[in-house]
Amino acid sequence: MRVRVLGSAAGGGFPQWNCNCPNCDGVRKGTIDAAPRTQSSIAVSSDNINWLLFNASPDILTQFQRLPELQPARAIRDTAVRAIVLMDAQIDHTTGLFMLREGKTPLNIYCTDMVHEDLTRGNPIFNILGHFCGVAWHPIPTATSTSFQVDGIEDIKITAIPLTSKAPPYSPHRHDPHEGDNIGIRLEDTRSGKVLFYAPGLAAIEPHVLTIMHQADCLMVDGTCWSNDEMRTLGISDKLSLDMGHLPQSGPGGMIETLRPLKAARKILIHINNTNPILREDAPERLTLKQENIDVAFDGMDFTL
Ligand code: HKS
Ligand code: ZN
Ligand code: ZN
Repeated sequence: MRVRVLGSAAGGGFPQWNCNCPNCDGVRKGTIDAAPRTQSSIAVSSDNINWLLFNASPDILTQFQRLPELQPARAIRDTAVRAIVLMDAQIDHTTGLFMLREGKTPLNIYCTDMVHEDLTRGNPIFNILGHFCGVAWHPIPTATSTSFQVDGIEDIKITAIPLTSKAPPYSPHRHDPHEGDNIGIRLEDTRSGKVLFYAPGLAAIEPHVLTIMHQADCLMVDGTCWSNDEMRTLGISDKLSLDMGHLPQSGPGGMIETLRPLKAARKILIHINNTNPILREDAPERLTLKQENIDVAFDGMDFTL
C-alpha cells in the first residue's frame, strides 16, 4: 500500500495565521530551518489509481494540487478519490468536505454514528452538502472493531479503533463522551500483510490501542505537542496538551516512551502543532527523535508499505 501525507500539521497549520511564537514567526521570516505545513490528512492507495482519503482538511484543495495523481483525467469531470474516511468531527478534519461539493455523484463518506450526528447537527456539513453533491454515508462499525473495505480500494482491510477522547466543542454531546467520537485506523494490506496504524489524535494509550500498535509495521501517531505545558510556557493558553486530547511526546508515559518498545520499522509523528519544537530541523528534540527511530511527517511524505 502506498501512503501519501497530504498535510502534517495540527489544526491551524504551520505557520498559524494569528501566531507569533518562535516557530511561526521564524518560518514566516525565514530565520529558522523549518518547512511550512498544511493541516493533517493522508491518502492511501493499493493500485496507484484509486485513492482513499483519511480526513478532509481545510487545506484540501492545495493538497490535491500537490498530488496530480488525484486527477486521472479519464472524463470531463473526474477524480481518483473513491471515498473519505473521517476519524472525528473536528473542524481541521472535516471542513475540506465543503471544497468537494461540485461532484455529480454523492461523496462516499465513512464515519461513525457519533461523527454523523455531529456533522448533521452541531456542524451540519452533511446537510449543507445535500444541496450540492450530497453525501453517501457509510457507517463505520466500532462496537466489535469489525473490519470493512471500501469499494474500489482493493486489498486494504480497514478497522476502526475507538479512542477515548472528547467530541468537538460544537457537539451536542461534548461533555458526554461516546464510543465513536474519535477513532484510530488500522489498515492491513491483505497482499503483503503489512499493517499501518494511523491516529492523528491520541489522548491516552489504552490497552486495546497498544495491542494494535504492537501489530503495526508502521505507526503514524499524534505529534501535536512536545511537552504537556507547551502552550502555557509560551504564554498562549492555559490548556495542557492532555486537556486538548493529545498525548505529549516527552516525559513519563509520553509518546516517545510509548513507542520505544514497539517493533514497527517506521514510527512517524503527524498532526504537529505550530508550537512544537520538533518543527525545527536542527532542534535538539529532533536529535532525540532520531535516536529513537522516530520520523517527523512533512507535507508530501510518500512511502510504500
Ligand atoms: C493553537 C492550536 C492548537 C490545537 C488544539 C487542538 C482543541 C480543539 C478542541 C487541535 C489542534 C490544534 N493550533 N480541537 O492554538 O496552537 O477544543 O476540541 O486538535 O489540531 S485540540
Ligand atoms: Zn487537530
Ligand atoms: Zn505558533
